[in-house]
Amino acid sequence: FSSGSDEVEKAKLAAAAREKYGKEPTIFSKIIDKTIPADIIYEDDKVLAFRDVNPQAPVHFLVIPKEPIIGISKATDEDTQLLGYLLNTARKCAVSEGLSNGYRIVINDGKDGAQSVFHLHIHVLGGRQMGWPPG
Ligand code: D5M
Repeated sequence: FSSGSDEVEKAKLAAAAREKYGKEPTIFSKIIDKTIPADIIYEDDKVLAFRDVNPQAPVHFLVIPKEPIIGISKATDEDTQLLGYLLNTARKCAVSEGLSNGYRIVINDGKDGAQSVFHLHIHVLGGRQMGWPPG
């Protein structure tokens, strides 16, 4: 016997997961599970960093969580530590990539942010002078 309120609770959790993770795995899930190749520069149990396939600067890589959060706007307070970890990973990879003159970090979100892959990712761009404002 399962009480009605259990069912309601389950439905709420499922709806929250749909909102945060989407329903379709993205190309980045395939990079994480190694079913498609990528030029990986750092990996651990929580995050993956790999070169962008369409680089917009001499150095352009992405840092993603292994947890398939759709985008920064779908992260929650529970992700505070993970978000810090992503940014710190970006910083360390910038060092290992030799970006000693500085770099640009970008997160595109949703339609207005021109996000094209719906798995949260931090862009790190460097190796040339950046302009401002971005387009
Ligand atoms: O940027 C999504 C970025 O993801 C864009 O710069 C291209 C990059 N991309 C897309 N597919 C791949 C693969 N397979 N490997 C490496 N990089 C990839 P957005 O911020 O969503 O506009």
